Amino acid sequence: MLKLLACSSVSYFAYTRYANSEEFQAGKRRSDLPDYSWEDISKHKNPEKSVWIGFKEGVYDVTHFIEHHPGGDKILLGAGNSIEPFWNLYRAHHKTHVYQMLESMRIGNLKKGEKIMVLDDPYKNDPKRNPGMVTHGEKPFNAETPNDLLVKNPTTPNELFFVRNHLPVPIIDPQTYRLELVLSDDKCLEFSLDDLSSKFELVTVKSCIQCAGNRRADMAKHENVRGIMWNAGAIGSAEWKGVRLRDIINYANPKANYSHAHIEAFDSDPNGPFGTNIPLSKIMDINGDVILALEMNGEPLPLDHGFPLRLIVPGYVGVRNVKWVKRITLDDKESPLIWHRRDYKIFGNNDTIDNTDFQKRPPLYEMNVQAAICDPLDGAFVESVEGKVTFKGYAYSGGGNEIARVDVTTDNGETWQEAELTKDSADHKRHWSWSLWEAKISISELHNEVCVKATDSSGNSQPRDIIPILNFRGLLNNSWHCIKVNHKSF
Ligand SMILES: Nc1nc2c(c(=O)[nH]1)N[C@H]1C(S)=C(S)[C@@H](COP(=O)(O)O)O[C@H]1N2
Ligand SMILES: [Mo]
Repeated sequence: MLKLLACSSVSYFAYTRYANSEEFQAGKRRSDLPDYSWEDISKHKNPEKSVWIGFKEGVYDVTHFIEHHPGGDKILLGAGNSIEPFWNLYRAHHKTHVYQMLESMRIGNLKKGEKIMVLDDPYKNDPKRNPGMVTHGEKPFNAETPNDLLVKNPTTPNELFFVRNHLPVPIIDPQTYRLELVLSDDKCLEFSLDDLSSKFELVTVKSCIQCAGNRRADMAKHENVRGIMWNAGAIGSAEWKGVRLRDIINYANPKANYSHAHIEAFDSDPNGPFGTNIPLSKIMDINGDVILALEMNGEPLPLDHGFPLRLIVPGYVGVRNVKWVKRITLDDKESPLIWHRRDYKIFGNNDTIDNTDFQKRPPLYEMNVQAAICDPLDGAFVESVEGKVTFKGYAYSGGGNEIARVDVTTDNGETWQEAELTKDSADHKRHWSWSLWEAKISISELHNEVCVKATDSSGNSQPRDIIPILNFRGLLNNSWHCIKVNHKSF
């Protein structure tokens, strides 16, 4: 049953000692350098003065590195201590040049007899994945749907749905799981999964999730952008079944006037839990359709997609759809969580990682209008039927906008052919899913690029060029999606 209780303080990640299977050259004892104890190292954790870290048997002075590498402040998590528990979470660091860079900052050895951390693999509980996914990284796991498979189904099969994880998948026992709803500093409500499904109306919402970095790979052709090199498959559509967050908040009957909901998840790093912020107006909107999902396409949520409970915020960018939800806190201010403050913002061409005050950039909530050609794939050999080749893809817009039309060009925008669209019967501004489209194009027109653009019901369309929308994070690429194909007749 529902309980009123004192809220536990925010439970930041208490990390355990990991055992690492990989062997590295870095961190080996060097006879030419002095010895230091952990106590010595711990005296150097002030970025203004000096920061030392330990890695295996090596001791490093990283002060200079932090000053000159914005974002290098992450290394501060290990300041005056071992870097390994943190480092091991971000497997992207496990590259030879990173170890070389680390060794260039070497100042000593860990004194003999001092405890060396034995590292366990924090990803050891991650689930098995479909080998057919196009994998961009294993730890954390990031993979997209093979683009041509996206258009085979109006809803994306669970095992092929793209996965965007920032951290290891948290394993949560559904029996003991409790959702926490915090209304003020000292009160919160707890809900078991049974409470949720028995107390509140179960509803189904068909909604796309699209990562803000979808189609980043195209931006990377023009600028050194940071992030996972997604093609057009960091998007999927699913039927989510769960309970309205609005109903739960109404049940809790908050007395104060709140304007934001802070969402915290179970996956965490030494910075704190993964999480985000959702304006309360979106959650309380009768047409907002924000739910806490228990099921995805008729099955319990898969581990990679947030088991046992995930927030679905239709029309909003992927990151707001928080998986493995732990706690929701109502507040009058935006969430202070670092994950919310430092990323998924709206950036412009003039922003760089060095000069941008991330805190000042507005968070990205609703998505822009998008379309991609999925089948055939770029560079594919195509067959023609009666002199025509069929092109298929998706089109999607954020904020509940309907896709009004999709057009395809084979002459760089001089002339356009309108594609056929699938439509849904959703109400105005509640078109949370995509439209799949299809266009048959004569082979004689296929010598150049084929490009697609969509227009939504607010009249928003996609820019032709990528250059004016480039940003260093490679977010929100919705320039025309273009491919080239081959045919035996050319
Ligand atoms: N707890 C948690 N929620 C999360 C993430 C995460 O790493 N942890 N990634 C976010 C991002 S950036 C995206 S794009 C979507 C991806 O959802 P999916 O992996 O189910 O496709 O989940 C969002 N929710
Ligand atoms: Mo994302």
